[in-house]
Amino acid sequence: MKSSKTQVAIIGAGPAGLLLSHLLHLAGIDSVVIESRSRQEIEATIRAGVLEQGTVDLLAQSGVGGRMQREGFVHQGIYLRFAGRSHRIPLTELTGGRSIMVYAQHEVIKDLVKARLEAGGKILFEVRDAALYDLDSAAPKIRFHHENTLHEISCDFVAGCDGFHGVSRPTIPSRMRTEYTRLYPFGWFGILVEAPPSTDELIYAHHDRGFALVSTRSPQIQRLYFQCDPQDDVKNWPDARIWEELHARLATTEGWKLAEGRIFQKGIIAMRSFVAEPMRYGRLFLAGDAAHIVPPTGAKGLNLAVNDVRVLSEGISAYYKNKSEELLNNYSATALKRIWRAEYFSWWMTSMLHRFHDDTPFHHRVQLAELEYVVTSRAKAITLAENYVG
Ligand code: RFL
Ligand code: PHB
Repeated sequence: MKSSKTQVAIIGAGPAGLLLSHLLHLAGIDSVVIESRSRQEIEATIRAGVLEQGTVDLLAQSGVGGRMQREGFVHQGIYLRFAGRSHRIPLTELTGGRSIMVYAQHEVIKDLVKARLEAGGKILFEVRDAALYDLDSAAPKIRFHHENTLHEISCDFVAGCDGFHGVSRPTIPSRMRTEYTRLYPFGWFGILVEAPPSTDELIYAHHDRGFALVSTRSPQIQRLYFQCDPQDDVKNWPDARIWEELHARLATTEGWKLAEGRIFQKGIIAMRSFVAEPMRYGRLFLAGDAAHIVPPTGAKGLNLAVNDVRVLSEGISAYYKNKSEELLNNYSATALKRIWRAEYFSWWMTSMLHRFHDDTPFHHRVQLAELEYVVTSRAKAITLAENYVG
């Protein structure tokens, strides 16, 4: 067995783990990141696309925002589309100048991996069988296999940044955590398309046949989603059927046209809301999807992960700087305030925009009334805007 030491052992090289390692490095704190997948895989996984202003600011201030600022797209509004018409929500005007950035999560990952490796940071890819020990002592440890060798790392803290299916959260004894879950009876079918943009800003569409979303990645590549059965199979969706569904759900009476192109990626995502409390057990701190999940309708998951590690890195820095554990003791409560707000917002957007299998005609009309309210009341539009930009 190969033994080593670090200050913070980080499980998972997603946005949470990589950014935490970067922020700790800027504070002069040593960490090791272990990741079960390969570098190629984490840099190619298609997920989020929308960064809040606060996320953009943190990436820029911490020196990893250069490419994002050159290649990302600032959006100052979104469209809500229902009953055949589009209504713009002017996010920037309603929030006193805040905006969002459309920049893909895997590009953020590439930027963070590059920054860590250039600074001599340690990321071990393709590790197996990660396990956490002695979390309730002052000397926790992690063990894992890497390149056919068993490794043990002793550390002061373990950061569980290993996503919803990771090992960190289940390591916490079940009597020490409370979990809140809501599973939605639908999923999202997501595609990537080689096509010019059909819209200057994202379109969130409510339709009899279900929700649809038009997003973008670049002037040549578009990202589209539509509500589907979470048990469905992508094989049931040849390209022609996908286009027919998208055209139907996005149709307007205003002459708008959806640009088609070659579909080069298809996938189905389940939708859930989930929170585990508290986000700490002894010397283990959970961050990002390891502790909470939101349905993607509010575009909050990645942004929450970023906020968690911002708070956590400040707590760990204060511990080493002045031996103060106050911020660490408050970590879970501080992070959870923001998390529950985003849980509420994501649930609200999801409920307002999707068709539910047990919908009655009454429920459908109430949804339309709510959408009409959002696009005609400044107060209601501000509620959406300030939650959306974060
Ligand atoms: P991640 O990204 O899941 O990373 C966890 C990492 O841990 C690794 N891992 C392990 N490593 C070692 N040992 C183990 N036992 C391990 N188990 C797991 C995994 O391989 C992985 O690399 O979690 P993190 O860092 O907390 O980041 C969370 C975000 O990825 C997630 O919240 C967002 O992608 C959610 N999301 C969106 N968020 C936004 O803010 N804006 C959006 O527009 C947005 N759109 C989306 C989304 C998520 C989506 N999907 C696919 C769920 C759109 C989609 C389609
Ligand atoms: C995306 O571009 O992938 C995206 C945009 C907005 C969302 C979710 C995903 O709400």
